[in-house]
Amino acid sequence: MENNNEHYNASDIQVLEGLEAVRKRPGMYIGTTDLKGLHHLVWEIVDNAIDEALAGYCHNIDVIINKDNSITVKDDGRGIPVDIHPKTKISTVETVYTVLHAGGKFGGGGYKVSGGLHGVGASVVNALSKWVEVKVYKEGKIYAIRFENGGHTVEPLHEIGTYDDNRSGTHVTFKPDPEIFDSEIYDYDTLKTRIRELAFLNKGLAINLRDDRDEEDTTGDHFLYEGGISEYVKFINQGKTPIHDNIIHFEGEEDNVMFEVAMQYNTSYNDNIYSFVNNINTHDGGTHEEGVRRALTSCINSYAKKTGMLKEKDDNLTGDDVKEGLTMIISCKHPNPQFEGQTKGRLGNSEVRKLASDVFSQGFERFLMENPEEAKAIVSKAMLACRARNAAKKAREITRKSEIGQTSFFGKLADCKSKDPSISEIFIVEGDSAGGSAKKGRDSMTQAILPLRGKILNVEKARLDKALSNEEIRTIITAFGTGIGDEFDLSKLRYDKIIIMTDADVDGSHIRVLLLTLFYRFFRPIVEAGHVYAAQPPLYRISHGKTRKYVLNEAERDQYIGNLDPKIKYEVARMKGLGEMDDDELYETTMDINQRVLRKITVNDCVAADAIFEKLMGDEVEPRRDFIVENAGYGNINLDI
Ligand code: 28F
Repeated sequence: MENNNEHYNASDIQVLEGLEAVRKRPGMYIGTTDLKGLHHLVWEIVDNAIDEALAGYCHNIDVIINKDNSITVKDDGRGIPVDIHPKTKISTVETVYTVLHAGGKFGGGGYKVSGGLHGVGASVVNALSKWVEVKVYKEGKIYAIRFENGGHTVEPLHEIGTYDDNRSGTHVTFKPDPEIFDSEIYDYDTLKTRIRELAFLNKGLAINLRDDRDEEDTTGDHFLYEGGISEYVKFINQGKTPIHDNIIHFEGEEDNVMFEVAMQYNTSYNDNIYSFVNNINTHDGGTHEEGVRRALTSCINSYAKKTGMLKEKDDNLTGDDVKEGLTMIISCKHPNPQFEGQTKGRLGNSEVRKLASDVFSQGFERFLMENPEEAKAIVSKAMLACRARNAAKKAREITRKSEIGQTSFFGKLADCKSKDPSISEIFIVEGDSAGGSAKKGRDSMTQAILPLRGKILNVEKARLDKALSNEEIRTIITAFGTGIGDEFDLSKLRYDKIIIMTDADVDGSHIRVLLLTLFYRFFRPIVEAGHVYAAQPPLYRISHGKTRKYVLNEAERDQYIGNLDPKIKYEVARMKGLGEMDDDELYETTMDINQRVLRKITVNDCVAADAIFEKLMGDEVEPRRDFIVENAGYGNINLDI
């Protein structure tokens, strides 16, 4: 559209108002304007290319982080149409990039994949970018159009060249607007993790990522999985021991809804079940997942009863029993998905429950009948899990009966006076000496101290009943107040903050990993709700005159010394451990809410976290050694996972 100032036609004004609205309240369209929002822009553009792949026309997508932190996405699809759009009187390309929600390419029929916020479309990326360039390769001609400052067309669509082969496609480069985003530095691993996942979820689609900011590594990563979600299961299970060789895979379609599932059991006790709708990770599950879980439980129970592995009088195995050690990917493609819940993370379409259940049951019943060896291994594992669950219930009853009222019960825990969880915090401290100083230095109204004697049990390899047999773990469970396993209730958590306070050496890191393994395995909702922190004890003490300055790391040390008057004589001491500080030093530097620095522990990618725990605590020694060697360089194992 020509934009000479004399006349804006109605649609020009509507376009500018639309994009202006996005710039005013970006959070409404992309969730946040922090790093997550910055990366969301990439997913909006990549999703459009994936739509073209789902329509069957695109087979390769390239994503490039350019030197200036602009992003280029290329596909080899048909190329966005360059004709004049009947309604907007401007080219379709310009419409897709300037009219909100114009990107809905397929009225009926095809799937519109969409990012976490359900495909707000390319126009939002344009509104939030400093500049955007779109190049369309179509029928031997190359067209280009350029937008600036939040979506204003500065160069209308025009031909910039020709080519003589039958290539076609769309290339988009955009530079997020620094005025909108807190940070403009793209994170390679964030892009890599999601691009790999998209390749798993769209079998046969090649998606390549390259970082041109880094002169050295120009190869980048190439993802192409002909096996789709079966290869995703294999990827998650790497480093684990499967209990049956093949990866089980079923798929079915009904009324234009596509459903597929891939699974493989391993010998561990935790499950990795991820479900997707139109490539969106449905973190809160939904009807697709419910259909599968229900069918899995009933198939295993009926097989166990039919073969006599379970007696008629035995209780049925539960959903928890049959999911132990299960790695499973569920993927559903739906033309009209209904997402529910606070974060739109749950699929609501009721018809999918039956489709998922039927497709799974038919396939799995047949698998069990045709593979008696694997069937026996799978059912036996579920029966062992059931036995452990019952043992744990008994163990819990015993602990509850025997320990209530006993002073020794809270013996080690120096609880805080306040009973208000919202202001209470518990420090889990390594060793009795640091525990002693922490008890003396603390603010006893709001700060509880739980000293840990040495190492706690490594629960990566333990079932709940074994974990409950460890006294330290029982004390932690009771101190938290939430219960554990199927009795777990986050609303009963007795503290707002659970602060792991261990030394910054390898020993302290090992204790931290053991605690995180325990929290990740048996208290994951506590971690996901953001209640778990790691205390940051000072690494250096700089003394001059009466002043004692504590700093967290070399950078702060050098900065502080750099700012000192050169005439001042000072001394730098490397803090060896928590036990070396007296109680008020420990309090002031590491516990006082006005001075301390806490690091929140977030499980921002369960797969990676699981791989870390598996590497560190699994039974394969090699991965653990590599991981510790890789990370030992940072002194303590940095588990900001
Ligand atoms: C790097 C990002 O955006 N690729 C795209 C197409 C192809 C068509 C299309 C897109 C608007 C409403 C139709 C071409 N020929 N990669 C991309 N590739 N959009 S976006 O159409 C959008 C129009 O209806 C396309 C025939 N049909 C569709």
